[in-house]
Amino acid sequence: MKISVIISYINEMPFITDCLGSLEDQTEKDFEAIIVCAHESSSDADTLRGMNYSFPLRVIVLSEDKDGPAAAKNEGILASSGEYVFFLDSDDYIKPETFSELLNLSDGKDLIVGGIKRTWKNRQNILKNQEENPNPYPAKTVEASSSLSDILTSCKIFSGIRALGILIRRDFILDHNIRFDSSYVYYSDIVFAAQLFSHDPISLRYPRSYYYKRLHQDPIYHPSLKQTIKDNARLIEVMRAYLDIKNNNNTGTPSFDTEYDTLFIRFYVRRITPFFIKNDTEKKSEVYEKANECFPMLSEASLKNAKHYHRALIKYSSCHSLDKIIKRVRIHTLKQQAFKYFHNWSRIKQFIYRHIYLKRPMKNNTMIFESFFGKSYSDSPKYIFEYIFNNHSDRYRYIWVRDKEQKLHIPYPVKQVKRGSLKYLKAIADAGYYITNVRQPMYYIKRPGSILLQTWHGTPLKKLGFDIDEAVFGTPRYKINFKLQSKQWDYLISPNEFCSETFPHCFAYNGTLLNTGYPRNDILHLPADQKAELCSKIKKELDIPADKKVILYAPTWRDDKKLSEKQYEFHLELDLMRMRERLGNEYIVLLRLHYLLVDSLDFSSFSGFIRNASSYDDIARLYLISDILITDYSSVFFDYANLRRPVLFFTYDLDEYADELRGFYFDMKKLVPGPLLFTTDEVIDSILNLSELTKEYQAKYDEFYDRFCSWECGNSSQKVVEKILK
Ligand code: C2G
Repeated sequence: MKISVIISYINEMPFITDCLGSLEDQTEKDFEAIIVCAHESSSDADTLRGMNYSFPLRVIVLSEDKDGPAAAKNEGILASSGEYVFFLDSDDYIKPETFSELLNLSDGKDLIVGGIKRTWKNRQNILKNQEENPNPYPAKTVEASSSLSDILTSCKIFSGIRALGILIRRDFILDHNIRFDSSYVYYSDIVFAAQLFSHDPISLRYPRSYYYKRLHQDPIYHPSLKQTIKDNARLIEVMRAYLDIKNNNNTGTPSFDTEYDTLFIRFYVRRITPFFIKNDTEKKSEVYEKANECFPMLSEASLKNAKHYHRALIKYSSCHSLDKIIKRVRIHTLKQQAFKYFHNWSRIKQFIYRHIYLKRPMKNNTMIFESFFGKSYSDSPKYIFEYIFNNHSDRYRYIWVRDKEQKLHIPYPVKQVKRGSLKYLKAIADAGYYITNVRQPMYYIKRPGSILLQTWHGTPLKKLGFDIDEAVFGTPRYKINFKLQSKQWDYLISPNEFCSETFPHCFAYNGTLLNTGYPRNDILHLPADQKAELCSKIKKELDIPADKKVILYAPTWRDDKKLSEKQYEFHLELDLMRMRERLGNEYIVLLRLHYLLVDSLDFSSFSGFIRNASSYDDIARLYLISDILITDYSSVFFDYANLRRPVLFFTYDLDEYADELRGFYFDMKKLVPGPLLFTTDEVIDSILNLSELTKEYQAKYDEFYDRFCSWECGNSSQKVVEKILK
């Protein structure tokens, strides 16, 4: 057996298939895998044993007295039989050519160290990327180096020293009796690697990255070990590792000694001092005391080689109080920020927001409203605003957010500010109320006593926030940011019981839920005569002949069709020519694109049959004048169902959307109150057989209505306003 792969496992079922899948795909097949399960995860052991792979797979469960990743790795070493061992964490994965390439270089070596790449993406995504871009590493960058010092330098920072991704000769470990120290919770790798290096191994550093270290996107429901340990405890453990290595003379040669010190100096400047300026006093002083034990260990040579600021800060820190260190770090940080601000107008604006606007008294009676990032005067913020304006107009000052130069068409005397402008920043700093249907900007700072009402914008069919397994199309911080934002919401509107159950989890939200239904749907419950009057007004506005039957087509956006920030591409899959041919003059199609989709469609050759209503502000008014809704996975049908009119689902990419993009909360086939259709002809057939279809779906529609629409009966705006006004 060439290699024993040692995988320490703790509660990482969602990730282990990526890890084992990457072993299955190895081009070199001469290896075994040993999973060592933490005692607390023993219930997963049978599932792991039952997994079917072509390589030998053993599962060992740690006894209660031996918990932790260090103990797991030691157990793995004892159980291994390969010529080499390779440590792999169960949430990480490796490239298919890892073992074959490392073994190719292994002749006569004790260690072959490959590079580690940090990623928040899953393996499927990385493989897809590689297929599209097969050779991301130009040959000239791949030069192996045999200097141990090079290996250490590649760690960049003291806490970056790892045992992962290294092919290690097993006899080298056994001959020198090297083990992981199980008194460490997270950083036992540092001391283990230092022990390896101190015995002067014949080593090679291969600067290709084979190993994907997964950064956990979801620190709440699927945290990494690092995310579960408090910052101060982690910093202290790293410093303890440094002291252990230095005190036990485990650093090897004098030049190697200097390398450790250099890595430690960087660790102090980059990790510890930022902690000093952020955290509370008690935790800080603990960390400060430990750092003070480390300073005398630093060699003169390492200080001499360090950057000027690093050297000065270490010297200053070793003879000054914590308060003085914090002051000095703050001044340095401010200088650096000032330099960055000076070059970047949006940062200058945010600086003004934080240091000037937020210092002024808050205006309790100023209300700021925003719908879809200022793209329209619509959705629940519109109806809440109109209710307050019509009932309490004198008590408040109203500001609407817009996204473009041109103003929103608002039939009331209100001020408008452009999102991101200085006026906008002043408004959000001043306002006693912020009412929005999308996430507020990350730089928004909530003032004590202010009220942030998050109306949100739909009952989710597609998974949302923390419920998306891996949000590979967002940013690595997608979930963390969600948590930071939802923490600021005082109220969140829920349209139905399903949302009241789902929202707290998917937004990691524990504020107040307003179980009121959506204010945006009040208009759908107007008395019949008012509804008819409004419909004819809207039809006139859009120049739609009164006798035509209106089909509203309102698809959603697709995460993988990104063009730029908040802009996605859309392909129209409905064959309009065919529709016009078969449906004739009786119908008109209103195409309504989602606000994230770029509207570049030209319908000039279909005039009279199709109308582009994408820039029309309020989709609820389009619902009112439509006889049929066609959609896909958009939340629009949950709202439209309030009208009890027919809904068709044009789901031409159902499998891809459900499996690869987001995943759904429901089995769509079972849930929706209309047929799933896959071709234009199926859509046309359904339109032509509408009365039969309506009968067929009647019972399902009633059930759907009761479940998702029964809270909405025309007075949701009133209910919300009564709850939020102080
Ligand atoms: N919308 C619209 N036109 C469309 C699609 C959507 O005006 N063609 C509006 C509707 O008000 C809809 C809202 O945008 O309810 C949200 O659209 P979705 O298609 O559901 O997509 P998304 O913005 O991703 O929101 O909880 C809901 C989810 O967050 C989905």
